[in-house]
Amino acid sequence: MFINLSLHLRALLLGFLSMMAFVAESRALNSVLNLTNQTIDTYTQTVTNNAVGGAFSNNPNVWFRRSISTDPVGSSGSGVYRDLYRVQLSGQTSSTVSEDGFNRNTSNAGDEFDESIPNGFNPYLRVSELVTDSSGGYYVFALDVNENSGSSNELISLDTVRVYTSSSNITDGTTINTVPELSGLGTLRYDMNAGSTSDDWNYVFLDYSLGAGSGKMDMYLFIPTSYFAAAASTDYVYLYSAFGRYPHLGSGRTAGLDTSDGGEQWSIPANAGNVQVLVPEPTTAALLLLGGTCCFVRRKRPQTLTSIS
Ligand SMILES: [Ca+2]
Ligand SMILES: [Ca+2]
Ligand SMILES: [Ca+2]
Ligand SMILES: [Ca+2]
Repeated sequence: MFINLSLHLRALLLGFLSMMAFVAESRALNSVLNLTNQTIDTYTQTVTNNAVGGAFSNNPNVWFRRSISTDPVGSSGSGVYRDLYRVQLSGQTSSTVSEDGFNRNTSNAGDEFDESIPNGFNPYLRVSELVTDSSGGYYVFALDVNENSGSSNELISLDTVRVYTSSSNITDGTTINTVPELSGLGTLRYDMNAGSTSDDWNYVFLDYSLGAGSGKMDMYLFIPTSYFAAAASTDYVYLYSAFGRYPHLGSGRTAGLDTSDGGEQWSIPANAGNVQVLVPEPTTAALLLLGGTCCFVRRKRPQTLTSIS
């Protein structure tokens, strides 16, 4: 009886390890954090559908969350948010379908970036101007997307985010025209796709219609303040982002995740004290720290997050 039980446990353990190996294998393909209410794209190998928020397994300390009712509401210029820049695809060929850019005051003619600085925006951001969430442990960045509605057009993929700090203002003479040249932005503090190649990127799916309405943001990004500990308070902060690439990776992807309509814009909450990062319950966090298996990342976290909203 005891031996049978032991064998049974061993079989269970082997089964568990096999499952872990399978999940680890599948995770090498696209990982998607789907913050919409729609079940999207069965093509994707590893997908967290219909989550309020979550983190990617390559960096479980950085959180992405869609809007919840307690988030501050304020239209541009209201003083609730400080707007950094807007990125909008315009006039590009199908070979460069992703819109991307970063906060700087001037674009170079002919570069591959798509940002703009509308009136009232302020692209100059220093570390001392970052604001923390209600816990004090994260700097908060807010994203407002603008898409057409209907036929899944309201969907959009956030393809990557990188945050750099630099003691110099790159808009003063530094030429950055291509993605590889982004290294000229200074010290990389965060990269949503660190170490990944083009086919195993992480993606966040967003739904414009969930955050529709004046001054409502669509997503908040929470980056630990410790990531900036080595930066000077006077250093400039650059946030690079890209959108809309996902549906062009191949057949089977949801076309509506492409970009449309107005620009996607990043802002800093003027006072993020009432912006809450949603973190897993202590028991779940302990499991994550001990095990680090993507099963817990993929399943436990969204359930916990959803229950908080
Ligand atoms: Ca571009
Ligand atoms: Ca929006
Ligand atoms: Ca879209
Ligand atoms: Ca758009």
